[in-house]
Amino acid sequence: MPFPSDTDPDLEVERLIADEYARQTTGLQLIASENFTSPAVMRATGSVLTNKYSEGYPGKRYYGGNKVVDSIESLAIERIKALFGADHANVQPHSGANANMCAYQALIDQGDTVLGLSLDHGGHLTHGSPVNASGKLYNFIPYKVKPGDERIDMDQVRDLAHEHKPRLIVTGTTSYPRRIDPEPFKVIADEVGAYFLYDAAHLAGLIAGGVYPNPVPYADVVTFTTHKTLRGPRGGCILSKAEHAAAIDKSVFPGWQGGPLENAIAGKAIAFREAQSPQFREYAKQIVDNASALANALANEGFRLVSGGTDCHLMVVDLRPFDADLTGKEAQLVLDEAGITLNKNTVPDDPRSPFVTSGVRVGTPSVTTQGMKEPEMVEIARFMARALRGRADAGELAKVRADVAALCAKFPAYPQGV
Ligand code: DSN
Repeated sequence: MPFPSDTDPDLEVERLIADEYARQTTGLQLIASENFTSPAVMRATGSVLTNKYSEGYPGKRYYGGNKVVDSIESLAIERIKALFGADHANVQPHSGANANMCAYQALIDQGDTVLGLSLDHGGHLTHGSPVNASGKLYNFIPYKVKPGDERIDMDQVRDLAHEHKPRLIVTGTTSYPRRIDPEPFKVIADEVGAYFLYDAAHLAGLIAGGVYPNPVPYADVVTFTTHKTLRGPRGGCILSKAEHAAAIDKSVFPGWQGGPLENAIAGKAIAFREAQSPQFREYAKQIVDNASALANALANEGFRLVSGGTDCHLMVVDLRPFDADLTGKEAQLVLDEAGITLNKNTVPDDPRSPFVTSGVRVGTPSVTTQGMKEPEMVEIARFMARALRGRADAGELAKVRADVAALCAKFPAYPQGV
């Protein structure tokens, strides 16, 4: 049977994809968890691999026809193990949230006590938020950043660990701008006999690029997403010590997922190879250098940086010293109008709700992929300050938008097209 010719009347979806391409490439993409993946990765994710069912693992599938898929998945596994120095890898998680739930199920039982970084202090929904399954299935005890320097309070982590005797300690963040050293977490976990899980979703690319500490030697399990700083396709991954390999695999399939997305796994295999290159190490270093330059430039414009700056790819900007009336919600909307995409974000102990917030989160992975460097970070800070100061003036917002588009035209994300 031929495919119907009217699946996309008037090319409705095609046109919307073109609109999204235009949005991504004519504006500044500053969402810290996003990136531009390579055309090679996109070819893999859009390939015939999307047609194949392959429940199970290489050499142990439930359906036939998986010889090629086995080779692809094995390649992804070997590449990521080599990149991080891991004993074991499972490349099937559909997302970082899935990867975390699979890891919990592999390591602990329902109702067990877990320490995790509080969401409003930089953690993740799956680190025990009461609205997430992690917070419903497990007894999460949150730890926080210190009020003064806004860094993770390791004394509190140790005190809570000794008080609550968790079976698992989780670290890793979505909006924490400072370096996390895995070793002190491992020491505390050992003191109380807990497992240690490191969620490297935001940091995987920086770790692969050698500019951020690698948690693999310390953690029982490391989870991450493949589409953030690692610059691969949308998806998740789990690394573990050999002793947890069987439990992790069982937890992913048949525990939490059915058929793996082998098109995404092929994209992961390509991204893992890209991340082994010397160019990727330069890229990772430039992400951090750019974040530092952008943080300094924003401070010069009158914003306050949570914790005073950044050691990684992101910063959390407290808007209150810049303008006490300006919320994160309004800043996100205004900046979108000016062609600058980022997200509202709570600051530690934010008096405003998570839907309003007093801050925004800003990240440099995407603009660094475009080839922007420190001078452009200063320009970006100026654009942001201009748009927010002139937010009541549609003409000024239009001018900033034109300047943003001109900058992006000098640094095309996809100079050869996609
Ligand atoms: N949505 C991701 C982020 O923006 O950090 C976390 O899941």
